[in-house]
Amino acid sequence: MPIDTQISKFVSLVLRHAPQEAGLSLDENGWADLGALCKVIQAKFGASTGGVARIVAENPKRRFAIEGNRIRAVQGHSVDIDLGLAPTIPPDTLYHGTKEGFLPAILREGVTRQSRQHVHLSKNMETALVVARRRAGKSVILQIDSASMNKDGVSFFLSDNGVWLTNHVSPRYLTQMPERELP
Ligand code: HQG
Repeated sequence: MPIDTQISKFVSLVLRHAPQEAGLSLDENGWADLGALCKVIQAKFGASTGGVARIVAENPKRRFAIEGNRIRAVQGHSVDIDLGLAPTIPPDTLYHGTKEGFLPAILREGVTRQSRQHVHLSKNMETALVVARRRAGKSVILQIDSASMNKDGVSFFLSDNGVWLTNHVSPRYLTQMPERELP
Protein backbone atom coordinates (compact mmCIF):
# COMPACT_ATOMS: atom_id res chain seq x y z
CA MET A 1 0.00 0.00 0.00
CA PRO A 2 1.44 3.44 -0.91
CA ILE A 3 2.70 5.46 2.07
CA ASP A 4 0.12 8.21 1.37
CA THR A 5 -2.70 5.66 1.65
CA GLN A 6 -1.23 4.21 4.85
CA ILE A 7 -1.06 7.66 6.39
CA SER A 8 -4.57 8.56 5.22
CA LYS A 9 -5.94 5.36 6.76
CA PHE A 10 -4.12 6.05 10.01
CA VAL A 11 -5.48 9.61 10.13
CA SER A 12 -9.01 8.27 9.49
CA LEU A 13 -8.58 5.73 12.29
CA VAL A 14 -7.37 8.38 14.74
CA LEU A 15 -9.90 11.08 13.86
CA ARG A 16 -12.95 8.82 13.47
CA HIS A 17 -12.52 5.93 15.83
CA ALA A 18 -9.48 5.82 18.08
CA PRO A 19 -7.68 9.11 18.89
CA GLN A 20 -5.87 7.27 21.68
CA GLU A 21 -3.92 5.37 18.97
CA ALA A 22 -2.02 8.64 18.46
CA GLY A 23 -2.15 9.71 22.10
CA LEU A 24 -4.61 12.47 21.11
CA SER A 25 -8.06 13.53 22.21
CA LEU A 26 -10.86 15.05 20.16
CA ASP A 27 -12.93 17.98 21.34
CA GLU A 28 -16.74 17.77 21.36
CA ASN A 29 -16.83 18.71 17.67
CA GLY A 30 -14.23 16.16 16.62
CA TRP A 31 -11.22 18.48 16.30
CA ALA A 32 -7.69 17.34 17.16
CA ASP A 33 -4.43 19.27 17.37
CA LEU A 34 -2.82 19.21 13.91
CA GLY A 35 0.73 19.82 15.13
CA ALA A 36 0.50 16.94 17.58
CA LEU A 37 -0.93 14.62 14.93
CA CYS A 38 1.85 15.58 12.49
CA LYS A 39 4.46 14.72 15.13
CA VAL A 40 2.96 11.26 15.63
CA ILE A 41 2.82 10.64 11.87
CA GLN A 42 6.40 11.81 11.42
CA ALA A 43 7.54 9.38 14.10
CA LYS A 44 5.44 6.48 12.83
CA PHE A 45 5.88 6.85 9.05
CA GLY A 46 8.89 9.10 8.68
CA ALA A 47 6.85 11.67 6.75
CA SER A 48 7.64 15.37 6.90
CA THR A 49 5.15 17.88 8.33
CA GLY A 50 4.70 19.26 4.82
CA GLY A 51 4.00 15.73 3.64
CA VAL A 52 1.19 15.32 6.15
CA ALA A 53 -0.35 18.65 5.17
CA ARG A 54 -0.21 17.65 1.51
CA ILE A 55 -1.72 14.22 2.13
CA VAL A 56 -4.56 15.79 4.05
CA ALA A 57 -5.11 18.57 1.53
CA GLU A 58 -4.92 16.24 -1.47
CA ASN A 59 -7.04 13.47 0.03
CA PRO A 60 -9.10 12.33 -2.95
CA LYS A 61 -12.30 12.05 -0.93
CA ARG A 62 -11.64 15.25 1.05
CA ARG A 63 -12.07 13.21 4.23
CA PHE A 64 -10.43 15.80 6.52
CA ALA A 65 -10.91 19.48 7.29
CA ILE A 66 -8.17 21.77 8.60
CA GLU A 67 -8.86 25.05 10.38
CA GLY A 68 -5.85 26.85 11.77
CA ASN A 69 -3.95 24.32 13.86
CA ARG A 70 -6.76 21.83 14.14
CA ILE A 71 -7.98 18.95 12.01
CA ARG A 72 -11.05 16.73 11.98
CA ALA A 73 -12.64 14.01 9.88
CA VAL A 74 -15.71 15.32 8.03
CA GLN A 75 -17.71 12.07 8.35
CA GLY A 76 -17.46 8.41 9.28
CA HIS A 77 -17.07 8.70 13.06
CA SER A 78 -17.82 5.99 15.56
CA VAL A 79 -16.76 8.18 18.49
CA ASP A 80 -19.46 10.40 19.95
CA ILE A 81 -18.80 13.88 18.55
CA ASP A 82 -21.06 16.57 17.13
CA LEU A 83 -20.13 17.76 13.63
CA GLY A 84 -22.60 20.63 14.07
CA LEU A 85 -24.20 20.02 10.68
CA ALA A 86 -27.54 21.69 10.01
CA PRO A 87 -30.43 19.54 8.70
CA THR A 88 -30.49 19.89 4.92
CA ILE A 89 -33.13 18.98 2.33
CA PRO A 90 -31.80 15.98 0.40
CA PRO A 91 -32.18 15.20 -3.30
CA ASP A 92 -35.40 13.23 -3.97
CA THR A 93 -33.42 10.03 -4.39
CA LEU A 94 -30.28 8.79 -2.65
CA TYR A 95 -28.43 5.46 -2.87
CA HIS A 96 -26.84 3.03 -0.42
CA GLY A 97 -24.30 0.48 -1.61
CA THR A 98 -24.12 -2.73 0.35
CA LYS A 99 -23.60 -6.49 0.05
CA GLU A 100 -26.15 -9.14 -0.88
CA GLY A 101 -25.49 -10.94 2.39
CA PHE A 102 -26.71 -7.94 4.42
CA LEU A 103 -29.98 -7.66 2.46
CA PRO A 104 -32.24 -9.91 4.56
CA ALA A 105 -31.37 -7.95 7.73
CA ILE A 106 -31.62 -4.59 5.94
CA LEU A 107 -35.04 -5.42 4.46
CA ARG A 108 -36.17 -6.47 7.94
CA GLU A 109 -34.83 -3.64 10.11
CA GLY A 110 -33.76 -1.01 7.59
CA VAL A 111 -30.31 0.48 7.03
CA THR A 112 -28.86 0.97 10.50
CA ARG A 113 -25.79 2.87 11.67
CA GLN A 114 -23.79 -0.19 12.71
CA SER A 115 -20.70 1.17 14.47
CA ARG A 116 -20.90 4.67 12.98
CA GLN A 117 -22.74 7.79 14.12
CA HIS A 118 -24.83 7.92 10.94
CA VAL A 119 -26.00 5.85 8.01
CA HIS A 120 -24.01 6.96 4.93
CA LEU A 121 -25.84 7.58 1.66
CA SER A 122 -24.58 8.52 -1.80
CA LYS A 123 -25.99 11.00 -4.27
CA ASN A 124 -25.50 8.70 -7.24
CA MET A 125 -25.31 5.00 -8.04
CA GLU A 126 -21.67 5.17 -9.14
CA THR A 127 -20.53 6.36 -5.71
CA ALA A 128 -22.76 3.81 -3.97
CA LEU A 129 -21.14 1.04 -6.02
CA VAL A 130 -17.66 2.20 -5.00
CA VAL A 131 -18.76 2.08 -1.34
CA ALA A 132 -20.28 -1.41 -1.81
CA ARG A 133 -17.15 -2.74 -3.55
CA ARG A 134 -14.95 -2.01 -0.53
CA ARG A 135 -16.15 -5.37 0.74
CA ALA A 136 -15.97 -8.81 -0.86
CA GLY A 137 -19.09 -10.46 -2.26
CA LYS A 138 -21.95 -9.45 -4.53
CA SER A 139 -22.74 -5.73 -4.45
CA VAL A 140 -26.28 -4.47 -4.16
CA ILE A 141 -27.53 -0.91 -4.61
CA LEU A 142 -30.56 0.28 -2.70
CA GLN A 143 -32.48 3.26 -3.99
CA ILE A 144 -33.81 5.45 -1.20
CA ASP A 145 -36.94 7.56 -1.37
CA SER A 146 -35.34 10.44 0.52
CA ALA A 147 -38.09 12.85 -0.58
CA SER A 148 -40.69 10.80 1.33
CA MET A 149 -38.39 10.35 4.31
CA ASN A 150 -37.88 14.09 4.50
CA LYS A 151 -41.62 14.70 4.12
CA ASP A 152 -42.16 12.24 6.99
CA GLY A 153 -39.87 14.31 9.21
CA VAL A 154 -36.57 12.42 8.97
CA SER A 155 -33.53 14.74 9.07
CA PHE A 156 -30.64 14.58 6.63
CA PHE A 157 -27.19 16.12 6.89
CA LEU A 158 -24.59 16.78 4.18
CA SER A 159 -20.97 16.26 5.19
CA ASP A 160 -18.31 18.67 3.96
CA ASN A 161 -17.20 16.05 1.41
CA GLY A 162 -20.64 15.40 -0.05
CA VAL A 163 -21.75 12.29 1.85
CA TRP A 164 -25.43 12.33 2.90
CA LEU A 165 -26.00 11.29 6.50
CA THR A 166 -29.11 10.22 8.38
CA ASN A 167 -29.90 8.14 11.44
CA HIS A 168 -31.84 5.22 10.00
CA VAL A 169 -33.55 4.26 6.76
CA SER A 170 -36.72 2.28 7.30
CA PRO A 171 -37.31 -0.60 4.84
CA ARG A 172 -40.41 1.11 3.47
CA TYR A 173 -38.24 3.71 1.72
CA LEU A 174 -35.92 1.15 0.09
CA THR A 175 -36.01 -0.35 -3.40
CA GLN A 176 -33.34 -2.72 -4.66
CA MET A 177 -31.92 -1.59 -8.02
CA PRO A 178 -32.15 -4.31 -10.68
CA GLU A 179 -28.68 -5.48 -11.73
CA ARG A 180 -29.25 -4.42 -15.38
CA GLU A 181 -29.70 -0.80 -14.25
CA LEU A 182 -26.39 -0.62 -12.39
CA PRO A 183 -23.64 1.51 -13.97
C1 HQG B 1 -24.49 -2.60 6.42
C2 HQG B 1 -16.59 5.05 3.34
C3 HQG B 1 -26.88 -5.70 8.39
C4 HQG B 1 -24.25 -1.45 5.50
C5 HQG B 1 -17.73 5.12 2.35
C6 HQG B 1 -22.75 -1.51 5.34
C7 HQG B 1 -18.91 5.56 3.18
C8 HQG B 1 -26.39 -3.60 7.67
C9 HQG B 1 -22.28 -2.01 6.69
C10 HQG B 1 -18.52 5.23 4.59
C11 HQG B 1 -27.61 -3.12 8.21
C12 HQG B 1 -21.74 -0.91 7.55
C13 HQG B 1 -19.49 4.30 5.23
C14 HQG B 1 -28.46 -4.03 8.83
C15 HQG B 1 -26.58 -1.46 7.32
N1 HQG B 1 -28.07 -5.32 8.91
N2 HQG B 1 -26.02 -4.87 7.77
N3 HQG B 1 -29.66 -3.67 9.35
N4 HQG B 1 -27.70 -1.80 7.97
N5 HQG B 1 -25.78 -2.54 7.13
O1 HQG B 1 -18.49 0.87 6.72
O2 HQG B 1 -22.03 2.72 4.37
O3 HQG B 1 -13.75 5.78 2.46
O4 HQG B 1 -20.12 1.38 8.62
O5 HQG B 1 -24.96 -1.63 4.28
O6 HQG B 1 -17.44 5.98 1.28
O7 HQG B 1 -20.37 0.80 4.01
O8 HQG B 1 -14.09 5.54 4.91
O9 HQG B 1 -20.81 1.85 6.30
O10 HQG B 1 -22.39 -2.42 4.34
O11 HQG B 1 -19.19 6.92 3.07
O12 HQG B 1 -14.14 7.81 3.83
O13 HQG B 1 -23.43 -2.54 7.35
O14 HQG B 1 -17.22 4.67 4.52
O15 HQG B 1 -15.98 6.28 3.48
O16 HQG B 1 -20.48 -0.52 7.04
O17 HQG B 1 -19.53 3.06 4.53
P1 HQG B 1 -19.89 0.91 7.24
P2 HQG B 1 -20.75 2.05 4.72
P3 HQG B 1 -14.41 6.35 3.70
